[in-house]
Amino acid sequence: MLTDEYIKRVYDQVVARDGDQPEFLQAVREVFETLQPVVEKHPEYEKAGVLERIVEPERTIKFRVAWVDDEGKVQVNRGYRIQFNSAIGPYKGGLRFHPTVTESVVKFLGFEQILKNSLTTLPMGGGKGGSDFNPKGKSDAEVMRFCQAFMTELSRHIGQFTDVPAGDINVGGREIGYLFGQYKRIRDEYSGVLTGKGLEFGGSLARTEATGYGVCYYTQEALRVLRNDSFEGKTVVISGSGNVATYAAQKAEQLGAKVVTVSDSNGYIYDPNGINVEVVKQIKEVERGRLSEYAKRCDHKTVEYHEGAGVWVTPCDIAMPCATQNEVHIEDAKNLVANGCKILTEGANMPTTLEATQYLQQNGVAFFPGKAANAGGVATSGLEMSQNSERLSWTFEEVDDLSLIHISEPTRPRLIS
Ligand code: NDP
Ligand code: 2IT
Repeated sequence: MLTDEYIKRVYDQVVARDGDQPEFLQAVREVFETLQPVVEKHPEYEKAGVLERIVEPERTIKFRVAWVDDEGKVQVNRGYRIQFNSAIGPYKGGLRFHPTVTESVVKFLGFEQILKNSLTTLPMGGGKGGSDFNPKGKSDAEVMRFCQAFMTELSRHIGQFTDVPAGDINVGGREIGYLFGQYKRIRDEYSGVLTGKGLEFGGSLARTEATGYGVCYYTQEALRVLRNDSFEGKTVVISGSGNVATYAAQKAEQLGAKVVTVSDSNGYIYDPNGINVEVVKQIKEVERGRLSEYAKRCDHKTVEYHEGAGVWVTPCDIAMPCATQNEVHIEDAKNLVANGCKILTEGANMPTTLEATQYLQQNGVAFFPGKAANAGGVATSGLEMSQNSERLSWTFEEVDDLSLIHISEPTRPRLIS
């Protein structure tokens, strides 16, 4: 419930302006609900129009991306970059390529990115971008031509001191490589304009693992501080099988937990003996295949594949949604609580609906929001920018240790009294 007059007024203004952007409204509402005590304590924020400013992007860029497919036919997609806030540093945030990308999706992601980035304590503003391009089923050459066309327009808006994009859903090392090559060609400049680059051309060790590892570092710290507990012996349910899910599963297993599920948009794997992360990596990262292959590749006899279903019916101690927004609904929250879940850590951005979040919190589940819990990725991107600026490469251990400090110190879970 929004009770504060100032917050209500600004929220109504957002609804009037952006009423057709449901994901953005959801993200703003979630933040505003938690900000009420802050605004009441600081009347100067209203005078300075802080909330009005934080919900309005500094710049919204929307552009045509025309490219040629393998049949020689011209395809047209829509590209976005929302440069939301540069108060504390250059705009920073990922690019997402997925058919569900709209202005509302990019805007909610950019809005959350402002807060997440500031939590890392590194000097990074907030932004996000992407396209409704669907890379599934496209050849490498088609993905390359799309990325080059996308960057041809984007290049005029970004730069190492202006705006530094990175990966997100369906944008990984391959895409960042194509995008970087095109930027370099157009601008004749070799700079840290993108993060998540290949190690051979300025990428940072540990960036690939960073978001998933960070999700577990955060959860581990929460277990220690709040419950004097650890991952040891816990059953963990994870959704997704991409970059975040894979490395969250790997770290949770290293810390002594048993991860029993992973999923993709077609269905999920239940493996009561513990997911074999190397098999998932081979199928999803190397072959860009489907998880339905898992049972054939893994020698565990008890593996189940559930087509067209979600993971949240699975009993667990800890749930980690790592796929996409609004993937944990109220029915899922009820199933999780009924089946003994005690912790939910958001690896994805806004994976839990508002109603589901409230239900979890009212039923004794410790809820760790993505803006803090998945900040390890962008924190390590910040460290990649530092390495690029000083033209040096740090070791895996140096980056891993530093990112741990940046995500666990300022965002350390605290008991709110
Ligand atoms: P990937 O593209 O590597 O993996 C995404 C995974 O989620 C895939 O298994 C994909 O299945 C599944 N998925 C994606 N969209 C949907 C959908 N609409 N419905 C069902 N399943 C879906 O992306 P990441 O792992 O990088 O990102 C996952 C989440 O984490 C996103 O919310 C992203 O914003 C967030 N995040 C990412 C960071 C990063 O550094 N990469 C940093 C912080 C947050 P399929 O293969 O079938 O498409
Ligand atoms: O949501 C996110 O934090 C990301 N996709 C990573 C952003 C980045 O700039 O590394």
